[in-house]
Amino acid sequence: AQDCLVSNITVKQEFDRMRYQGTWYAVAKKDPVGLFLLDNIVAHFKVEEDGTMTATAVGRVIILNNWEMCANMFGTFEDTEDPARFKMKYWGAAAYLQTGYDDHWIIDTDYENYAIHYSCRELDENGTCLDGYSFIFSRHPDGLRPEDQKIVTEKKQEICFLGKYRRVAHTGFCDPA
Ligand code: DAO
Repeated sequence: AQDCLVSNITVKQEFDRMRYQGTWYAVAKKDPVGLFLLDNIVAHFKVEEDGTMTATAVGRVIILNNWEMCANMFGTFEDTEDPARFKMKYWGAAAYLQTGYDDHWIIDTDYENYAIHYSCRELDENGTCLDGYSFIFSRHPDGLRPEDQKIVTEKKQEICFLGKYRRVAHTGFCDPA
């Protein structure tokens, strides 16, 4: 979708939520307005017995102008007609953490190494995304394999976020004690 219309963005065909389960490390992120998760972002996806996809995630956040902590977050995914497009309801383990209801699209994944997530929160009147965010996930905490980088770059361009990502560091800040 080089026209950057959100309605023209394509997603993973025949997305298989079973194969998507397990741990994903965020290695890059395009932030939304009022960013929340800073770094050390690790998500665990699961398919419940009734087939619902859920996730838990941790990440370093700064709340109340300078309190640094690890946020424990939860998400449940509502299905849509497209298996790779979900609505995500999310909330934190503590009341002062962010809650929300966002689109959660899986643009592409090979299930074994990389995944490209996309969420547009606010459409511009011309159909492009006015406020959105995206995670590049890897199965490997140290980053993407060189052979996956080309496809990820292409997808960043297709979703019109190329050049808007920052690296997400993994320093151990949110690792379990
Ligand atoms: O960090 O600015 C931001 C937006 C991300 C909000 C979503 C956090 C909660 C996610 C729960 C699990 C899904 C990976």
